[in-house]
Amino acid sequence: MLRFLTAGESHGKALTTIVEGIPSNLPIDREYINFHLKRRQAGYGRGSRMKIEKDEVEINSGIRHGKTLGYPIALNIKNRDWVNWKTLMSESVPGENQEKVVIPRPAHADLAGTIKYNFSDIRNSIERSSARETASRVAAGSIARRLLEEFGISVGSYVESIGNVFPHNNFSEKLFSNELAEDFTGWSISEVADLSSVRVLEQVQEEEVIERIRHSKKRGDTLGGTFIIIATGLPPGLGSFSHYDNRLDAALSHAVMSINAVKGVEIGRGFKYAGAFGSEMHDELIVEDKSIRRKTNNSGGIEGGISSSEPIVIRAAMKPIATLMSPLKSVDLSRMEAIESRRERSDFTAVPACSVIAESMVAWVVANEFSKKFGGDSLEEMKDNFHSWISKIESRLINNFKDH
Ligand code: EPS
Repeated sequence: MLRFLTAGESHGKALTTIVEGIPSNLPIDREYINFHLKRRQAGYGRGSRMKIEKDEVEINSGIRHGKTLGYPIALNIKNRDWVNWKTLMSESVPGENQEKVVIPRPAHADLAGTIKYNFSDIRNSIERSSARETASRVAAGSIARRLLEEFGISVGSYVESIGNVFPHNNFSEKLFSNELAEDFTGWSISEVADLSSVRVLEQVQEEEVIERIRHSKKRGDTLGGTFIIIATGLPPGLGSFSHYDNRLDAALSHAVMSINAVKGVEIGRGFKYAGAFGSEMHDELIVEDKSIRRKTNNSGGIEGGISSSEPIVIRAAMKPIATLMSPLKSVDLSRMEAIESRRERSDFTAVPACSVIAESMVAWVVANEFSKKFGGDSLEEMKDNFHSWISKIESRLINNFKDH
């Protein structure tokens, strides 16, 4: 079993991450983690904070001479902005006139968190609910991703829409109809998406999306969108229907839904599946050279909570960023009076970043399920377990059914 914990406030000193359960002898270096951290920071539509931060990981334990030790891995990512917040974020008792936030932003965690934790300063709520925490998730997820690469499993993503601007060529159709090129991998789609400043796959769409974001900025508004995550190369048999909390689709949905501002997750065709005839959507089984494939992939690579070995396809929806420059109605908690919400530095849209974070969370969940099935203390042991199981799948099936 893998697990990770994160700690850190958005404008505090640093983000701390502890990753546990990664086998020993996995080659990994700082540059690999930093590469993915940089991907998360990119994207047209982010606010000025991203000009201050340059996320780089410090490895404090668990990796030696370029390889994991099999022990807890402790990671640190500094908040460069902290120097500007030292007093406001100090752990010591503040002076008399410490500034407090008293007006919650609608749709943000401001009010809910303040009530829940009984705070007298909304700042306390803002700091931990901030998406800054997702840098930690990408750091942890990139270690999981490195592990999966050793087994030919690849995770990628792209932005499907921002502010309702969709592509003209619907690439997602190809994912569901299983019309992908032989050498297609999850990562190959990320390589294309990373070339775009908003992580879309088409140049025309990129121009339209940027125009939409510009328009939204002018209105003092924000935008959300949808994105798709794809994992390829999975063996069959990850996850289980034995219990509700063993299901792979449930674990993936939980992980993606847990990302700040995500409001919807679909596996495969998701909601569209619900409106169709079964005969139109169910993935028929076909035999090719004595091995079984699905004709289509409408179930998104998961049947009965178990990976089928077809690509895992997940679509997620992110709501528009809660902080608006044209404020909405709110309440001044110090007087219980109606007031306009506060303007605060923020992003205008963060859908491209969200897609990279979701990739990391999906890599994490898949690596966890993989470890549950093929786990070992070292990478070598895990490889032995994996290869021994995978090489016998077909012969076992034939053997089990030969007398019928
Ligand atoms: C965020 C508000 C902005 C974002 C931040 C998330 O930060 P600030 O309030 O400092 O301008 O830039 O995202 C990050 C710092 C990050 O690394 O993604 C929020 O309120 O959630």
